[in-house]
Amino acid sequence: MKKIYFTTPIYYVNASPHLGHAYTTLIVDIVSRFYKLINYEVFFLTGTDEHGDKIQKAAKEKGKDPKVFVDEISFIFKKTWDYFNISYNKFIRTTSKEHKKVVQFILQKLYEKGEIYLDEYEGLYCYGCERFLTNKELDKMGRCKDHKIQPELIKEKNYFFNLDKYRSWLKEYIEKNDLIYPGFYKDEVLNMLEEELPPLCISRPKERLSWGIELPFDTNYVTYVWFDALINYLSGIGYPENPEWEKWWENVHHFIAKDILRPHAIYWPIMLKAMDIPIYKKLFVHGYWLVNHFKMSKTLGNIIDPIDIAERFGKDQLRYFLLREMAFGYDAEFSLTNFIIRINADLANDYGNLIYRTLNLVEKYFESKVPSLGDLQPEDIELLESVKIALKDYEFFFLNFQFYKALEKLWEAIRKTNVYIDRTSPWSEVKKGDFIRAGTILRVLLESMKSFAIALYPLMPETSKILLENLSIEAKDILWEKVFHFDLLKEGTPIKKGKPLYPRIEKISYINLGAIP
Ligand code: ME8
Repeated sequence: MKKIYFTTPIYYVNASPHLGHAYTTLIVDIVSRFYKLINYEVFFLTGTDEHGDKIQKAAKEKGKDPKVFVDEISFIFKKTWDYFNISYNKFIRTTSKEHKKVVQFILQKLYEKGEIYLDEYEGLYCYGCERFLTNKELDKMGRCKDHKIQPELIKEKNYFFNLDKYRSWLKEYIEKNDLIYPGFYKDEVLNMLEEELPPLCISRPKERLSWGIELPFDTNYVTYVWFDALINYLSGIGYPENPEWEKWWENVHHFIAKDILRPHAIYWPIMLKAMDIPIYKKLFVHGYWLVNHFKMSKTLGNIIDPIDIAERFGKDQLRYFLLREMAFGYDAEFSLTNFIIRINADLANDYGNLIYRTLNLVEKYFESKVPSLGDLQPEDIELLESVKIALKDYEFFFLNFQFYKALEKLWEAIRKTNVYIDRTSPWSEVKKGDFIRAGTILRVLLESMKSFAIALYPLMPETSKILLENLSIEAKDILWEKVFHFDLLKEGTPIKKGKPLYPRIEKISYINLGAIP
């Protein structure tokens, strides 16, 4: 079995997770589940980033000891991912003993190699980004473009890592390798590499920040944030002690949003190069979820709680919307109006109706048992052919991270299948007494539906599982290759109609959502 390793960013624990965090985690969950469907062995790592100024400050504001504070918020992240049935293999915390040990091991190694040195540096520091900014990263008012806050001028003796030494190597590496997706972020990184890279400050004197990992070669300092955080991708798979780590590392894929492009596309490959560890396979960069045209963030107060949405409208509905509505790499607007229109049109009308109508007819005319497949007519063959093509397109676009296109293709087939019911009108065949023809039509519908449900399993696992169980599909048959088998169901097997899986969202249920547009 081929192995593949996916990661989410590890999120700061200064506040509870919001829809932006949920998006990256859900995407990685969906992609991981898809790779399992196509027979990969998957390792999925997520976790929390728990050191640094910002977290120390947040704990102080709440009057809590940082350790108590990070334990609480990290637990909320974990509970949130458990609520969403996220299929992660490991949840890494940067305050764990195992992680700290790896950070200290790497720091010592790089120090001995002469990569880390003590120096005095003056620069503009953004506490939102937890790093020094270059001039290009400031807006006209001299604020951080991302966080809209004034960076602080800091002059301090600290330990540094010389990034610029590796600049031309990295430029060439990125130019030659297909490292960053979508391509326009690759261009953005190459553009960043045109400018000299400021040294990466990796320490803080203990008297100013105690909430970090002590430097193994100087106990007056701690390391925090980037030098600590990025290393989670290695400590999370047991580097360096567990020999298994290398097997996963060979095929590692990181998912992030564009806010942390520079650390992942510049600091991280350079750190890996300095440690003689192969560079990751790919960095996937998505855009922001915007609310009222601004990035959803705690500072702006336009946060959406993913559990709130899932509780009201369904977990699978939320997963579907997020994947369908955002073109990977670009920003997308979250609004309830868009959400409701999308769910009602695609899930309640198109897919939900197809399921409900078909199961209803099978119940009415065939006592809820799988009818036999008679001779196929040209209209049946035409439909199955277009379903097959749509599934191939779906697979292609899914594996190329063009999720909305993948879903568009699948939905074209779902709509065609709905048209097929009307065109073939199995009820008229029943009226004529031709049960063999009516049964064949319904069987074609059931087989198509089962293929849609398997294809959508990674995306909407809860509802797809119910549908597949209702169709008596065994768990061992939930495999990608089975979507092309149009005789998977067994004649005479009982099937269940069940409750509607994708009910229409009526106005009444979203009336009280306050500030959310
Ligand atoms: O940056 N839209 O943590 P963080 C889409 N600890 N995604 C969003 C988003 C939005 N509006 N807001 C947040 C950190 N995200 C560091 C990472 S990794 C070694 C260390 C998601 O809590 C998105 O994945 O600020 C983004 O990259 C991440 O949350 C930032 O999370």
